[in-house]
Amino acid sequence: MFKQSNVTYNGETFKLEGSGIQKKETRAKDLAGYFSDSTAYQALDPETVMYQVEFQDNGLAEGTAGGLYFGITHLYPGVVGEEYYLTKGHFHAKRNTGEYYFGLQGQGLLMMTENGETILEKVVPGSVHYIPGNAAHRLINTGAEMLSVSACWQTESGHDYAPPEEMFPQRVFRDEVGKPIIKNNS
Ligand code: PAN
Ligand code: ZN
Repeated sequence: MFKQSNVTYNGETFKLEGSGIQKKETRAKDLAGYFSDSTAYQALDPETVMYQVEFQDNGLAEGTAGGLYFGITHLYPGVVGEEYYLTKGHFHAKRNTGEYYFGLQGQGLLMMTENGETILEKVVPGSVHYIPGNAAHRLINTGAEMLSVSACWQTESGHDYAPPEEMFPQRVFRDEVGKPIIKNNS
């Protein structure tokens, strides 16, 4: 017999719809220590939602071998001081488990760092990104609209939120003409 999936992707809203969707919000208060300009960070309303992740609840517990998760991150546009809004970023707790990202909406960057070397890939609607299994990775919204990016990762992977300065030696700022520039952490 034919069966309908309980989750659908809506290409107009860039969101998941249906039953069995889990959502996680990350607010300004969750990002202490992540932005270089601490004065500008303190000035944010701590309850400001910076990004949301929604993913299909497929019933698998994190840590289960062999499974996959599918989710979408929606990262708001903005700057803290001159540094663009970003996701925390992480290593996978189980190293050497890769991940795919796929750009849906907006303009941004995928920062990947491995052995101190940073790669920044431009994320645009339709861009496909492979994240190697040992790379720390995060999204940066360099555009004026929401950055929505889908992701597929292993249930086994888990997340290792190491201190940001240990994961990412570089940052991305808005320059005087509104273009992204890369700077080393001092
Ligand atoms: C993504 C991220 C998502 C939010 O689903 O978890 O973009 O970023 P942080 O987890 O760093 O806050 C992913 O990479 N999963 O493995
Ligand atoms: Zn990941």
